[in-house]
Amino acid sequence: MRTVLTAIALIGFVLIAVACGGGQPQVVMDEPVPAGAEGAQVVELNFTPVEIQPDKVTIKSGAKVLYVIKNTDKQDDHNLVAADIGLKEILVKPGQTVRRLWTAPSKTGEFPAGCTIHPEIRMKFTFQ
Ligand SMILES: [Cu+2]
Repeated sequence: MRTVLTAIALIGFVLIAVACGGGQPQVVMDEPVPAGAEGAQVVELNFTPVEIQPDKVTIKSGAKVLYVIKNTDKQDDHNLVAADIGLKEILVKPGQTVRRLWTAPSKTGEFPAGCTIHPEIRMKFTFQ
């Protein structure tokens, strides 16, 4: 009886481990250009351990934008977040390049953006 219980507990443990591992999203280290990117304004950004390059980017109001974001930091994840313009988190793993489509809001002005993991890493979008 004890053996059966041990076996059941072991199987349960393995199933939970497999289920949790299977729930992890697959990280594509060099994401392809997404469908529908034709005519998009390409915005290339690079995270280093201490900054985002460039730290000022001008975007056409209402434009379709293709973000190409590299993380050349070998240690840390970085993300790009700009709450004021509705840009939800784009997470970039060390050594990863992500390519994401986004539609800029139809407004003008300067808006802050940055990495919420490293609050000192900031940049600015100018919409015109
Ligand atoms: Cu960061």
